[in-house]
Amino acid sequence: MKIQNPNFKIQRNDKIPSPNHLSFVIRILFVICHLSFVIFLCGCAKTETPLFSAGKHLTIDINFKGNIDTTLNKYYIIFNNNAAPKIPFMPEEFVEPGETPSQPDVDYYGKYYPTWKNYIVLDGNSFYFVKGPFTSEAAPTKEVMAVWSGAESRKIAFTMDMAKLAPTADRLNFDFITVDKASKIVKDNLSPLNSSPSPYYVFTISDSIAEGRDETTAVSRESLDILDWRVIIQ
Ligand SMILES: [Ca+2]
Repeated sequence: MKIQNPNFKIQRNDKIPSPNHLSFVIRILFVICHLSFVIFLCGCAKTETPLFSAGKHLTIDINFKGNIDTTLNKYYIIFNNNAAPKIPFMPEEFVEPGETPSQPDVDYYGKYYPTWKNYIVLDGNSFYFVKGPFTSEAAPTKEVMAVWSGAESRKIAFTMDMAKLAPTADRLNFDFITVDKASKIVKDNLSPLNSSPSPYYVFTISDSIAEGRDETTAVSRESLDILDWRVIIQ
């Protein structure tokens, strides 16, 4: 920067700079420092100020045909910002980041996980929140978000803080997935015909609602069969 400035170069070449020259150099340096600081502040402001205002809470209700069974099944909610999360369907196994698939040829970290911003899984007696981005270098941390009561219920329902999801777009895409634990195969989700990425999203501003019914897929076990769902941002 200094060398590219022709005036500054000339002064640097003076063997004995006069006090006036020194004063000029100091002033130039001060202006450069000041401008750099302002540019730095602008850069910070850009990354910290979202272009949209997300609501504070996310509420999810999912109704199933049969009672939830967290011994035989796992239940997933996968989020992404403004793009559909991609899901591995049969014959590919549904495995989480950090798990070892029995089909090593499937490129989960290249094909699927880059489209998952973060996800929630109900397994055993807990809801876990798992934060991306997901890389093959390290298994992600699974944080216990809530305890599953285990009482007979056909509904998954909870409210969570939007800040936890850290949305970076005005649309929050999601998919709900049920997986048979033994086979690790997806049995139901929101995508039409279990073949394409979920087109479902909710706007992240307050008072947004997305809801739908999922009655087209025939699922062998009723506890795996999603019937209808609703997502509310408040
Ligand atoms: Ca269904």
